Amino acid sequence: MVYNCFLQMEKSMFSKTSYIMSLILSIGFSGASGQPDLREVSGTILLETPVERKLHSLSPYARTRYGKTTHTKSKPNEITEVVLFIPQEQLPTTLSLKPDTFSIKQHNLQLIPHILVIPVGSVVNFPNHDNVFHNIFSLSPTKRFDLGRYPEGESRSVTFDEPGVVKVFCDIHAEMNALIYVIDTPLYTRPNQAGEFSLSSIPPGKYDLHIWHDILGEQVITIDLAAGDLNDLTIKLSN
Ligand SMILES: [Cu+2]
Repeated sequence: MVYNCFLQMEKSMFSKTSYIMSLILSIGFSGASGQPDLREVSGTILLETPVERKLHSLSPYARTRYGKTTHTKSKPNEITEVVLFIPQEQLPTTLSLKPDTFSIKQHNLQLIPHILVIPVGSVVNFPNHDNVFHNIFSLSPTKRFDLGRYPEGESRSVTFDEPGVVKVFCDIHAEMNALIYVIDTPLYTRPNQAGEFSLSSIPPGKYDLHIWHDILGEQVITIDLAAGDLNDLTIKLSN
C-alpha cells in the first residue's frame, strides 16, 4: 500500500518534472513572435487497394432509371479524399474554429467537389451550373435538408451547425453525390495527389491522429509530439 503510494507519488512527480522540462524546452524554442513552440506531423498515406464505390440511390426516379445499386471505380484522386485530424477534446486548450463560406457546384451532372471538410458553423452554397434542374438534399442526421428544384444560375445555401458527416444527393440524378465532413477541430488536413500530408500548429503533447475515408472507414494512431515534430510517417489504408 505504502509502496504503491510512493510509486504514484514518484509518477506524479515525474510527470510534473517532465511537464516543467517541456515547458522550459517550449520557452527555449519560442520563435521571435513569442508564440509557444508548436509541432508538426507529416507523412504519406498509401492506398493499398482500389476503392469500390456502391451508389445506393435514395430517389425513386433514379432507381427506375439506373437500378437499385450502381458501382463506380476508384477515382484517380481518391487519396485526396482522406481526412486527417486531431480531435478538439484532446487539445490542452480549446482552439477556436474559423467558420467560412464554401461552395459545392452542380456541373456536368456532378457535385464538385465530391468531398468538402468545413468547420462547424460554416455555410455551403449550392449553385446550379447545368442547363437542367437539380434537387439537392440530405437525409443525414447531422443535417437534413431539401433545397427543392431550381434551374441554372440559381443557388441555395445551407448552414452546418453540428459536427458529423453529411451525405448529399440529387433527387433527380442518381450519379450525383457529395460528402460534407463538418468538423469541430481546426487541426485537420487532407493529403495531396501523392498522398503527402502535413498538419502543423499543434500544441506539444500526445494525441490520437484520426485518418478517415468515407469507404475505408477510420483508423486511429497515437502520435507523440511532446518532444518535437513527427515526420515521414507512413500510413497504409486498405479495404
Ligand atoms: Cu441533379
